[in-house]
Amino acid sequence: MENEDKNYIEERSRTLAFLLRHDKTYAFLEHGYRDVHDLVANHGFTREELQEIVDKDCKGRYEFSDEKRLFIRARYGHSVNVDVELQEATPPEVLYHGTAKRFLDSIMGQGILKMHRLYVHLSESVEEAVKVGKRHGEPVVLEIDARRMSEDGIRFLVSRNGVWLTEFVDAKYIRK
Ligand code: HQG
Repeated sequence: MENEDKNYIEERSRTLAFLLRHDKTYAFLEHGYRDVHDLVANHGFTREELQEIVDKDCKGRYEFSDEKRLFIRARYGHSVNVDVELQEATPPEVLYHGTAKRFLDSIMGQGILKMHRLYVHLSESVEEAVKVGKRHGEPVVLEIDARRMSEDGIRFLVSRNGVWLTEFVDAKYIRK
């Protein structure tokens, strides 16, 4: 029973991720928020369910606008063009990008592209990057010389839950 509940919440969380990051049919509010009422009225969520997803999400993917919980947004991962008030920050010396082995040749040739998202996503830990890579196939973790990128004037943004974002990673900053 507990497992069923967990699976149900995970499935709802995936639906929510799509609705908050990629739904091109919705006119997002300022700073990437979506009206909670819309999710309740049109997408079958209850307010309690949303609260549970926000509280229990293992990566802290979502947040409410304030304690009234009228609006909700994803903290990173968007393909829709929204400004979720990411903080510009100086990165740690090294960041990691998890990807699939089959993308390696292409990445070493062209660099890491943001593909369909607004930014390239980077992790602070190898463990996290492995998980990210596994979503695409046999994982491989690339070490990124974030300090040198930063010294070269390349901008980094960080989400409130510690995911690092940048426009593009040139292959010269990648160590395998
Ligand atoms: C790859 C998830 C070939 C890139 C994760 C990646 C993350 C290239 C894929 C967040 C390439 C894009 C983002 C090139 C990049 N040639 N392949 N030149 N440049 N790629 O899903 O980083 O769990 O858009 O390596 O945890 O995997 O949903 O990006 O494999 O934080 O919250 O193209 O999404 O967060 O895939 O994942 P994605 P990502 P959540």
